[in-house]
Amino acid sequence: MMTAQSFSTEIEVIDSHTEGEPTRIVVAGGPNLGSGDMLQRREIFRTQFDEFRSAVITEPRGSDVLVGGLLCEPPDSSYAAAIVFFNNTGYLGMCGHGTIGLMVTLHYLGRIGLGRYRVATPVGVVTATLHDPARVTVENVPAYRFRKQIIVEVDHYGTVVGDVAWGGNWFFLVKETPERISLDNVECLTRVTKMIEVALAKSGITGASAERIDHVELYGSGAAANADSQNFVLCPGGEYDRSPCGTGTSAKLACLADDGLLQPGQTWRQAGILGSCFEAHYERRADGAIIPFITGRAFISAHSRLLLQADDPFRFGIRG
Ligand code: PYC
Repeated sequence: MMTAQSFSTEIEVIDSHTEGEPTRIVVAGGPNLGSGDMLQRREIFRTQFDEFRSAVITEPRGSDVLVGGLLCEPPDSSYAAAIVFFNNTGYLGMCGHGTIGLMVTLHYLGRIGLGRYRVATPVGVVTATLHDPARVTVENVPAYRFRKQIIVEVDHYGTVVGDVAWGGNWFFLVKETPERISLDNVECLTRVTKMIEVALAKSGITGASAERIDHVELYGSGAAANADSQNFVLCPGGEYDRSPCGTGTSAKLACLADDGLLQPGQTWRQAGILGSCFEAHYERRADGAIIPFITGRAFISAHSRLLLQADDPFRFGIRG
């Protein structure tokens, strides 16, 4: 059955997690976003179907940690998929862990075999290689550092220095942090990164086209086995990434490349807050941007139908 908003009241979803971070891919029952470019489709999603986003992702059917992905009609037959990622607060540009989850989901459904595929996203085309049913490399959109060593005064905290970089979303990456990057310290890490995010907005520090910087990444050498670094990434909506964050690792690679600390093709092992790792490297483009390659694993955790009953006061989720 369709609602007045033109999406089904029965929504088929597949849940997976990528190195611990969950993804929920909508495979049937979602709204039709039309055949415009992916940015136009994301805008149609945002302006006309936001209740679908909250129904799928927020409580009581979802949770703040989940990242959703709405499969759309691919622009042409050269693409395996077209996707708009969303979460508890809105819409993402790209999502690295989500793209890994997407490929594993498409394979689980029997829609793709092992191999290399193009995926359309609102911020550009990414290429993803499914090496085995769980392991994927994402060749992301070009990443670059926009501003280096920016000083931010954070109310009730102090001075923080970090880089602004694009990896498919906007990031503020902080290297020198006194905070312990460890799973038993996530409350403190969440509080501090939220304060930094607010301070960035208040100070007018933005992305290259005045976008809000909505991801904050703290990183250190980290205790995780075999990792070059361990991070903590605050996502828009106030939750932290359980994986090392694909777009965050891409932004990080751009900073390392700019600083001459990582050469093209050299492997960087980025651990997330759980200690799980992405393996990453980059290729350098002529214009100075880099193409990040991020490899990680995803596992299917559920294949279910979400039901939106007409008399359920929370059929569209708990909307803030
Ligand atoms: O893996 O790019 C990522 C991501 C963004 C937000 C959560 N995960």
